[in-house]
Amino acid sequence: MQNMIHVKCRQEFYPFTKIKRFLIPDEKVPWHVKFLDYNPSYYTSNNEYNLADKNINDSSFKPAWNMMDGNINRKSFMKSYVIDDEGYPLNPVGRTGIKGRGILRYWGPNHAADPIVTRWKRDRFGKIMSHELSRKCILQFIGIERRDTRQWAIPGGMVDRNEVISTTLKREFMEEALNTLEKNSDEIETFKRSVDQLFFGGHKIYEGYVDDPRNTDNSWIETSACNFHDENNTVVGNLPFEAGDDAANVKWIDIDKNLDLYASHIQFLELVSHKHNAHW
Ligand code: RP5
Repeated sequence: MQNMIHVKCRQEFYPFTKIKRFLIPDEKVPWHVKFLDYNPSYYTSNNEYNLADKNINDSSFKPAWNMMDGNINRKSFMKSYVIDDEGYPLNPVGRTGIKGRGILRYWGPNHAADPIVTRWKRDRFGKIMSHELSRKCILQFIGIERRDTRQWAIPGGMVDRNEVISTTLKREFMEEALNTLEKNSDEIETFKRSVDQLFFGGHKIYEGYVDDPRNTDNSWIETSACNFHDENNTVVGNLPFEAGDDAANVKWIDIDKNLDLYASHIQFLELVSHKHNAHW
């Protein structure tokens, strides 16, 4: 955590706006490094205004930081985060070049969940394929192309109020990779049985900060990423994948260190490939 640096949330413009982020040299990202000239713009969108937190200086907004706040989880997976003199929570990794809540829903951590569904890559005879250079077996994961940025990603999503992470993992996978929002109740029931079976033996891969382009100095995404591996392709092989909700496309993607993915999703895949001693 000490040496963690974020990059994707320091790109020139804040996503979907023309607001420029303040340029920060790598060594000045951590808050403890003095940066007297630091003067970022403030941006808090009105999106989801009835679900999002109020402004920090609204006298009726009295959040319980670093703990469960009613049905909102304001606890970080990392250490406790600091609240600055003006009452703003500070991004635990450091400066991002923009103040405010951005387009995120909550000040402080915004919790997400990422289901990493994997299988071995096989040839048409069903034999597991190895990479010609590493000689290690190739893992594949179900990836979606995000509608907003057109980047490939793990089909994750935000944890709803009162929702347990295991529910978010299944819900997001079903909505984005199986298009269940457009299916009838019988079809959903059939998918649910397979997904329950597949998600029964999951392994937690990562819990913590995500270097997401939407992060700001005061609002950021944290995730629980879990791996659901189908060793024999018996469950996933029968699922009719179809993009839905925020996803424009869905497909099996060979896991490899050169993939260009959304946010810091590549880091979660690295952990998965090492766990299975697969090609990386
Ligand atoms: C990511 O944002 C998380 O890792 C998760 O995949 C995703 C959740 O945001 P939405 O897909 O709901 O926009 O960085």
